[in-house]
Amino acid sequence: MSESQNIKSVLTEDRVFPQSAAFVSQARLDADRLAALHAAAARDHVGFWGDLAKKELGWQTPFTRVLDDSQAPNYRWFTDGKLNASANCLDRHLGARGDKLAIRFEGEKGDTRNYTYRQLHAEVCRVANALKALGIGKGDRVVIYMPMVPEAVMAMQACARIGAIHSIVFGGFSSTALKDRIEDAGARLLITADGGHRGGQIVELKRAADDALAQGCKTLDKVLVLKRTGHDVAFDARRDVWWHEIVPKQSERCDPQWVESEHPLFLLYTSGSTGKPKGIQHSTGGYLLGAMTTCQWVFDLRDDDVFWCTADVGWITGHSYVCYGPLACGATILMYEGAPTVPDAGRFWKIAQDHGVTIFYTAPTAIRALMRLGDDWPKRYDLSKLRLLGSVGEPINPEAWMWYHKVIGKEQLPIVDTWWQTETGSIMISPIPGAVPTKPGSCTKPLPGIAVEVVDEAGDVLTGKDAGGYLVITKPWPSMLRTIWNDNERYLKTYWGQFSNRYYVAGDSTHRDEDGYYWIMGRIDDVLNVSGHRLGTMEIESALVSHPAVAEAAVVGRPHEIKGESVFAFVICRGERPRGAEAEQLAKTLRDHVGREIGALAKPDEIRFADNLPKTRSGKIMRRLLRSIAKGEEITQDVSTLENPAIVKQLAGQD
Ligand code: 6R9
Repeated sequence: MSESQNIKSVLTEDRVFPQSAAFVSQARLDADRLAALHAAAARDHVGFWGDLAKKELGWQTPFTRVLDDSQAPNYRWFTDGKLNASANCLDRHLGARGDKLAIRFEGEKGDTRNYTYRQLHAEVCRVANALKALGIGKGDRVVIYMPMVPEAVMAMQACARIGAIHSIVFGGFSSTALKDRIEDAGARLLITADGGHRGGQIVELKRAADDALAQGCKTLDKVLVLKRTGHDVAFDARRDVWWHEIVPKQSERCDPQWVESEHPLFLLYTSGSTGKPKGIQHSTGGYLLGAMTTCQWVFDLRDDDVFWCTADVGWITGHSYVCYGPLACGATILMYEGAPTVPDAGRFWKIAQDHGVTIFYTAPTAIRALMRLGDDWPKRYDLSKLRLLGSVGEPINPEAWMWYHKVIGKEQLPIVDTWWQTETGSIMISPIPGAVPTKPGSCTKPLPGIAVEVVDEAGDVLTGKDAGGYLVITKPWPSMLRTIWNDNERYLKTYWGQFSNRYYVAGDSTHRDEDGYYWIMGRIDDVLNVSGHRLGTMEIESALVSHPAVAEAAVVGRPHEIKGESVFAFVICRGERPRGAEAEQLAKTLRDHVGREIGALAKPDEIRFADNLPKTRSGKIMRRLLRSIAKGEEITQDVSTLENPAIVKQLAGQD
């Protein structure tokens, strides 16, 4: 499926699916209640959020001030209130839900573990006390580099409990990426594991951590290591501490450290248009409110739900919809460590059946991959407990939406296609399952209290029935990022600079149809979306250029049937352009090199060597042309303005 085909199929999509009467009759929000929320937010945006924050969150010191915009666009919410995120996720459930399961866990090999809220609370307290014993306190940064096991959630909650700021690095990132993030965050502690399980292999987390530390990370004093796989790893007794040696002996009581609402809960690094990943900084109160309210509105989350969000905790989706939102709501979450197709293509559906999953939230890339494996796999399992399906991470093409609807949802279940970002903290645009009819490929309408507009190049708001342009958010919202760690200038420039601080610019282009439904078209900056993971083209380019054989590189995305986009690199070598077997060998070397610099997810699918890149006379690389070439399109663009028009043929692989 090419990008233009997808846009066309989306824009000509006119099927509308009303919500099922069965769902509507029990929904937390029906159309009337949703309309009332929208009306309340429209009447008094700030008051709307203030009321929700009072009602939904447990405060140790209630706030009196809802929004402080005195330093806009560095907005601050609920500033004089104090609370603790972990107390909101755990302690407040101990009375009514102490014996209810908080976490159901299954490993790839079939090992399972369950934790009630009371047990999880006790474990989190022990880990929190262990962190204190290791000298960690309020405001210290802790990097977490772990597999998808319950201890990852415990580590997050333990940091929150003592006011330490966690920053998770996805286990698929390389040692160099880990080192960069540890250094940027100035972390004092790293929490990792000997390894993780995925696809029948061991993910060598400890080895990567050791490599990272060998490269620098001078602020780091200690490494807390969970034994997960049990395979042999190096252990430096002066620096490394085994989880099982320090955690179990701690007290299961640890009073939460009350923090100001604006106290940073976590940093999460994400890719932008320049080479260096940015540390997105989230607050405690505002973030938690967004994660909670969206769980209630979008997922209709209730006490008896088993909520499975398949995202790794290394991504924002895993923060908001594995760790913080569902636990703050007192739900049961399911965690799975492993690949979706081990031992066979039915694994996801078997897990859903065995654990009685009621809400399933995944990414279009997974839906497309599972769709390709055939309808027989899901049909073998009893999925009758499922009542809601969700999608996140990239635009879902109508074909994949229809398959999800028919084969998994049996044409009965609502699908929520949720648009949001690391920076927004929680879902911004999504259907409300009991209230908003869906259209395949559209994330439908903004949630209550979220002010979305489409603007043109000049920043003028488009009001037409059929509007296409930049997606912007015009009013602050509680779960918005606060800044970029150590770089507020970059925060201001990246998100607010384009239209003189008037709007938050999301970096996506969108189309709004005559019903006010949004259709996300994709990024307008140099950010790729590979299998729902954000990657900066510049990041991959600098990884390539850091190899001694490479003089220059340009990376573009090419539409990919399963991954959405794949990485395509044009590489100019120092010296002669390699050909034949030599080119193949170098391509392999460079792919491995990118794997080491960033992580396997950033490895180019294709590398094409050339003598030069297409450049304008002012020296700019013509990326649009490279994108067409990567897609194999016939070049109809005017190349006469290029400094080197003859290069086009070679780049297209015809020479
Ligand atoms: C939550 C998350 C954010 C970017 C975002 C957009 C794309 C996410 C989407 C979607 C279309 C959806 N995106 N959800 N595009 N429809 N439902 O994925 O955060 O990793 O920061 O990525 O992902 O392009 O700008 P993050």
